[in-house]
Amino acid sequence: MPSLLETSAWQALQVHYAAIRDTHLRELFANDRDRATRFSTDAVGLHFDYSKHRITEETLRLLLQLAQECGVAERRDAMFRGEHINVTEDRAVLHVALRAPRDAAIMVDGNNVVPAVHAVLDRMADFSERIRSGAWTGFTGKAIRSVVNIGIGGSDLGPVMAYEALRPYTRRDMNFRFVSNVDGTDFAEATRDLDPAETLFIISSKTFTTLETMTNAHTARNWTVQALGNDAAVKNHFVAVSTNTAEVGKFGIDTQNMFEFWDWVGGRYSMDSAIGLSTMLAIGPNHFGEMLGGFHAMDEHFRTAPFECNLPVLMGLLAIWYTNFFGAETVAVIPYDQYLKRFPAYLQQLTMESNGKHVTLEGKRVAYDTGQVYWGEPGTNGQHSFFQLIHQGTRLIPCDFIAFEATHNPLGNHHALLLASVLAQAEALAFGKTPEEVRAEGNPDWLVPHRSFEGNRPSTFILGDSLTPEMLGKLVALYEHSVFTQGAIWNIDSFDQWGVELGKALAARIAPELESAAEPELHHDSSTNALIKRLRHTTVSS
Ligand code: G6Q
Repeated sequence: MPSLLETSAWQALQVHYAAIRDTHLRELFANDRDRATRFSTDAVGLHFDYSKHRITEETLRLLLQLAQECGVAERRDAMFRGEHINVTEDRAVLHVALRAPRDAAIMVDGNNVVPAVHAVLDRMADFSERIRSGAWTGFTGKAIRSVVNIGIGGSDLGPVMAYEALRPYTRRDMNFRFVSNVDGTDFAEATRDLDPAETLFIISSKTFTTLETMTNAHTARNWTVQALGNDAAVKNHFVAVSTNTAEVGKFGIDTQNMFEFWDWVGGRYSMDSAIGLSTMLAIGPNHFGEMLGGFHAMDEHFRTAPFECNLPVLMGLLAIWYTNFFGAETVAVIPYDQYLKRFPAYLQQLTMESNGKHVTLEGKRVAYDTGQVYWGEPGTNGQHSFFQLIHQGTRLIPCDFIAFEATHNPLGNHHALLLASVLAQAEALAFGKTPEEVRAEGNPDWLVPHRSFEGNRPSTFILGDSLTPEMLGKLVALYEHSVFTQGAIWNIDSFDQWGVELGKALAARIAPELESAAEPELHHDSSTNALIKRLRHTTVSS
């Protein structure tokens, strides 16, 4: 396969980019009355309008050709076949198996993994029912009313995001908390008002060795045992989600109370594995099943739909267009739904940990940019802060707007105003306001440049009917497969995370130096050495 820069599509895209880089969306819309229809697709219950992008039919044709020349379909099929496409860790990448129906067959190294997936889902459902019904009790016989998930990164961001997104479906008479940071404040604040006799801790860690999680887990165990006065309380108040049975046992959690997942599930792709146990406890097994159904519907769409109407492929190709041709560095994700307030944070890990890579699968330095900075906040709040820069700054920031036809909280005209706002923003970003229009409003000449908006700021409009568990599954899978598409084109390993591993190793080296009673011999750079010396007395004496 030719390298990316040598593909004929890439070379044609460069010529094409030079020709259309200054074309304005005003012109593209004026010249094509059917533009909104031409560049919109409805699939798996989502309306995906990408007409406000700086593309023509020729752009799309060339981007689709690029996907073909880069072997996106072949790579996708290799993923679904369970091949070890995570080359640096020599692992299959099969989060799609986590949401496959019971009768499906997905093979990893010669074994169909679907029965094992459903066996764990069944155990999770049984456990969830026992907690939710009060049949499972704490050490003193009280029912569990509070659930605290302890995990970090992929073992935290999905559960937090899903809990917030699906609040209308959660047990309102129970507390759900999430502790991730090794900063003791996180644990202290999350548990401040909880009764240990009614609290269940889920220790979520793929490896069960992560510094933050294990530190918080030990603190949680002390908190419980001290309050309940007996080591035996751990059995009633702790369960584990992990791939590492040995470490779970060592920690003192009964491995009967461990929910398993597998090395072919990446941390940031694990929210619908047993890592989703807190989600299932909150929304119940049926709604959890509906969420998996949404994921699966998008998986099937990605696997089977022709690329020209394949939502994740289109989304991924647009990301390539802006990153590699326009030089855009960031993407703003703006959900116009308060329940999706943690969705941008979730996407930051999914996208940036996956595609923040500087070498190809063969280990050669890439000759093009990869990854983008994903960021965002819910609308309409963002409009009153960072939108100014998107409208009138000097940088190009493509936006993903996400909105729903119906709200869970119909209050007066709130929802109409919310939808009016997102429509208005997308329109204003695309079309701007010309100096002539500003002058015609009666503004003096000196103010005209300040009040003019160039427009030509691209955005995608993703519209669903309402934010149900199924819809959430579709949205997450849409981004997962868009990330996949980008990674396949860039020819990088979207499924390893050596940068995260580095962080884990570095902290483990400095912690004993900070905590040692005797003056340690330090061999860092002079800045790090000085900072360690300065901070030693605070950590040693406390
Ligand atoms: C995700 C990353 C990383 C990981 C955390 C927690 O893809 O690998 O974010 O999820 O470092 O790891 P453990 O689940 O092993 O504690």
